[in-house]
Amino acid sequence: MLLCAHEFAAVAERVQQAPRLLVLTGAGMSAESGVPTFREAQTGLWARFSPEDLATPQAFAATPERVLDWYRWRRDLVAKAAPNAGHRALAQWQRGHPGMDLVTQNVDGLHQRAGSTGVVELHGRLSHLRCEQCAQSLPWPDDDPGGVLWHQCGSGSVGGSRKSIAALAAPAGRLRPDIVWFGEALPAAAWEHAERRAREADVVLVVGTSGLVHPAAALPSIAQRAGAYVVEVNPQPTALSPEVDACVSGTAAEVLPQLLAMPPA
Ligand code: BV8
Repeated sequence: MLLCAHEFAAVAERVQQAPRLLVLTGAGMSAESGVPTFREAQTGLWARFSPEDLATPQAFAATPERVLDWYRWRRDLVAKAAPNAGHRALAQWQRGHPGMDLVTQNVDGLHQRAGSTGVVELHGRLSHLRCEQCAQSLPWPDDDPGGVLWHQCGSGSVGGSRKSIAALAAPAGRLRPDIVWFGEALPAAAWEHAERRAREADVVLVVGTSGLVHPAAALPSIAQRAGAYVVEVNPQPTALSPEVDACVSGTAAEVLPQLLAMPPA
């Protein structure tokens, strides 16, 4: 439902007065930074694939180079993107309100680039690769040689092609994006932190998520059952809309600076 001015002011006051504010963000948070959301048609080369088909262990097992190239394409997009006024408003609010927690489903790192700290990344991060053998997480090198990448376990760095490290004695592992794929468990520590903060929150601000992917989509109802007031910011109705306490119809970059009473960016 559209909020009229005094309803918006009342919602804004609840958000601003909350001793413990939990913010949960999804792909819509980065839409105004030029990063396509998950459900938008993939553009160009990727128009014929759906994210759900590429973001799976099965896809990586079957076509590792195609999956790695999809993530390379997304890394290039994100490298050219900048945090928007919504990211900046959350980072600025957090600086003055230590009781604020930020949990994201996004893997683009834009919250951190806006200055947010302690960001809980439920679904991993585009900035890193992870060894299938030793599970070490490594920064994705800028001088990425392309193709399938291997890692000499214990070396702390990305090796390159299988051939290039074949001679080395130590065990080697293939590198995959450090991302949680469909059908994979979320990082235990991240999920436990997010669930605990949801149970403790006074107010939950849900921004830019369709609320379709579990278990992240359950966080607002977990919080509400524990007594939290839940506000959704989204230009469209979502699967969460019927349950939340207030829906603010608008975009992250427009609404968040107003909701957090930030001066215009
Ligand atoms: C797991 C990384 C178990 C990949 C992602 C219970 C019920 C139903 C299904 C399941 C369930 N439990 C598990 C499942 C299966 C599955 C699932 O939920 N499937 C869905 C599709 C039905 N879940 C899983 O597989 C999870 N794993 O549960 O494992 C398990 C347990 C133990 C041991 C082994 C296994 C793992 C899920 C994580 C998958 N990885 N991301 C990558 O990025 O490549 S999910 C990915 O999709 C995103 O991270 C995000 O979470 C999701 C997309 O959702 P949104 O962020 O909401 O984005 P979307 O495009 O959908 O919507 C954008 C919204 O923004 C829209 O509402 C739009 O209106 C709005 N918007 C647009 N512009 C703006 C805006 N809002 C504000 N401002 C704007 N400008």
